[in-house]
Amino acid sequence: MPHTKVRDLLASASRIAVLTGAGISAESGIPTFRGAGGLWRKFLAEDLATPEAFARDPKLVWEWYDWRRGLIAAAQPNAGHRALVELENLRKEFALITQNVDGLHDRAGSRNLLKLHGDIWIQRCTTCGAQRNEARTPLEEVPPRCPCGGLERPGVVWFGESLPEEILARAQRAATQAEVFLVIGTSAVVYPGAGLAGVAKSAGATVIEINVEETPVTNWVDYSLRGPAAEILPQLLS
Ligand code: BJW
Ligand code: ZN
Repeated sequence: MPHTKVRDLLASASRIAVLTGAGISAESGIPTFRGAGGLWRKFLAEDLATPEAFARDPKLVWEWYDWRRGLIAAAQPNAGHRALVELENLRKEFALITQNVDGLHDRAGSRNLLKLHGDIWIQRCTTCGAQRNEARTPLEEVPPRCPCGGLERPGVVWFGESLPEEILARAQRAATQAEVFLVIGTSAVVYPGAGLAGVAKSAGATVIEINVEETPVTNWVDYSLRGPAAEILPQLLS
């Protein structure tokens, strides 16, 4: 049987933490940031997901987000998202740490969810700080404006910006306390998220990676399972 040992580990652990990245939503049709399909027009994520890019050209950055929001709105959670809900339902202690802003874990039904990089459906005013949820896509106006007249920005975390402090602290705690730590569909290059698997390992967790490719963590994790998350995760729970 494939992955038997990992299946046993998941079945017997009472504290599980999971870190997900863009790869878990790939099979829902949402492009990842890096690798094949990671380009939008001629731009890399690193060119767009920064406060500097937004200051220079808010319209361009919003066009990228508006395009992504359209794809996400049309997408559905996949078998990988659903398997993580099933895993949460079996466990006393379970934390799902995600770098994704797409909301597909929420839509699948995950409850103890820690969003490290914010939420693409939230807009925040750069003038008065007001936050609101905006589910419409495409946006009526790009870039969108707050009722106060200020320019709104996406409620996400860009390069050089701090992650939400309390959420990061909870993620670090979950990584430290986990018996089993799953790293799924992330290139593991963006910090501090990428460091959480190492935090878990140092604290004694068994670390399991699921990815279609090798990453910087592959050579030191306890198990690295190669393949699409939407195929492998359901197999681990069956
Ligand atoms: C599949 C699959 C399938 C495909 N099944 N798998 C320490 C060292 C070096 C640098 C730093 C450091 N600490 C901080 C930094 C700076 C920076 C950083 O990490 N830079 C590195 C890139 C060098 N970090 C930050 O700036 C962070 N802030 C911070 O640390 O504040 C304090 C500070 C500031 C300045 C200096 C020092 C400290 C903030 C990071 C914010 C990242 N934001 C983004 C955009 C979010 C909003 C949006 O979505 O638009 O977050 S960038 C983008 O990358 C997004 C993602 O969440 C993030 C990670 O990407 P992810 O999820 O891993 O996706 P991919 O595409 O990279 O990989 C997909 C993977 O899936 C691949 O491996 C595929 O093989 C796999 N895959 N299909 C399974 N079907
Ligand atoms: Zn405002």
